[in-house]
Amino acid sequence: MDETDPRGEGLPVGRAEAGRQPSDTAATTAVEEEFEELDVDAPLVGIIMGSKSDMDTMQKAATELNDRGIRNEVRVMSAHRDPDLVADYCKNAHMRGLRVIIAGAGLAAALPGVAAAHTDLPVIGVPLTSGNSVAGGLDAMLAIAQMPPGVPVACVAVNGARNAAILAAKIINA
Ligand code: RP5
Repeated sequence: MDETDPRGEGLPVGRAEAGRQPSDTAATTAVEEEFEELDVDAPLVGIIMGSKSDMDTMQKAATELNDRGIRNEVRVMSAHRDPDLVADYCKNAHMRGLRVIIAGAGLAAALPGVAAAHTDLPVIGVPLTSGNSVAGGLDAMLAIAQMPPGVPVACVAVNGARNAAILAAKIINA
């Protein structure tokens, strides 16, 4: 009885999977090795904000995600003060395993829109009130909601960080 699989080039049956060529096996092994290198604890949601002064409000998004068991990371980066950092973070976000970006900013709140310009991930903007806000954050809300056609940003209520996290959870679980 022939104990070799002709498609396995002489390998004993059981060592070569039916229909799989040696080159396929090598490619699969390479992919498996790449997956092993991926951080299984990688965050799914990136929470970014324009200033440390936004932290108290934006922390509510992290708390909501933590309560739901959704891994997240929190970073401070300003679209105006740290433009290169924002671009790098958003360009690498998808590759790092992030699924959604939540971006909070006040005043001329460019951060959510700039984030969306640099990533194909969904971006949820959180307009924030700050010391010099016009109409309690209406300035930031308009800056976030009034994105040009082709570059959408979801916009939750002023200071609506918790809702942003709930929306992010729904996107991830959709
Ligand atoms: C925005 O300017 C920030 O998101 C913050 O809401 C506001 C004020 O920033 P700080 O002057 O407190 O750093 O870019």
